[in-house]
Amino acid sequence: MRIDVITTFPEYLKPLELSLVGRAIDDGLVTLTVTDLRDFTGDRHRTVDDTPYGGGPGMVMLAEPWGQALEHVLAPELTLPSPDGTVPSQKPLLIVPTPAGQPMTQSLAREWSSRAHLVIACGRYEGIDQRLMESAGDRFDVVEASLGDFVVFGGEVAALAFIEAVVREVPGVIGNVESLVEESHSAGLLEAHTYTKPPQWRGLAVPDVLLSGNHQAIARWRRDESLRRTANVRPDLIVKLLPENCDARDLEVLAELGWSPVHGGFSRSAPAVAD
Ligand code: J9Q
Repeated sequence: MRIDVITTFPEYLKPLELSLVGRAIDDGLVTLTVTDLRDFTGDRHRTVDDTPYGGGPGMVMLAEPWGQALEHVLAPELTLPSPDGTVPSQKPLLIVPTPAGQPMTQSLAREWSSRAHLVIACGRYEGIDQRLMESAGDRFDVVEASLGDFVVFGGEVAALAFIEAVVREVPGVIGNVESLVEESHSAGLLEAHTYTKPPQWRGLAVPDVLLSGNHQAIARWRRDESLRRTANVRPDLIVKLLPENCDARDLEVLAELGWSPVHGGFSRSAPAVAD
């Protein structure tokens, strides 16, 4: 997979060299190229923004430097034939981080991980002139995506988060097949609390079952905890939990918390009890 990031703060992306993303790059599973938007300005001040038409606070990023930067990152695939002489069948995906975008999810990360080429356009200020996203549609599939319902200064922190989420889904980056099986079992739920040595710390004990060596009992305890924890802090995830993926004990735990299976999910039948 090839990932391009276009930004006015190229150094913001440096931490990716340190993380497991850095290892995926070293292993040749991912190539990451960071491009400075200011290299595509034409003036002495390397201007990337101007005041918004219609008035209002802040500044808007100019479409023209962005248009040129996007042509630049496409240039290699327009001029170089693939080794087998074929033309790529899919457009590259242009990801534009913005608080007005679709909220990022694990399922988007999984979809994006199967793309050959991602381009992430990191805006600052009050966003990019909308005509950039419109014109990019000829050459890219375009998606606006948000980190969540909060605001940061620019798209770079979202790019870091999106890249980590996508790269961990690239086959070969997480070697362990067992961890993927575990993950599909717990999909859509929060994980149980975790513990390590020592068994007593400042008067606090590790739950007995985790020291029992009874792997079946441990798995069941973790599943119960996962359901309880999710019901308490993320009831929205219980609403979407598929009853067909629940066993009899799951239904019993959820019933104790006031949740009943309905078509395609769960619904709260009584007030939940606090943790
Ligand atoms: C680009 N606030 O905030 C939350 N998700 C994305 C963003 C964001 C922002 C400013 C610029 C992205």
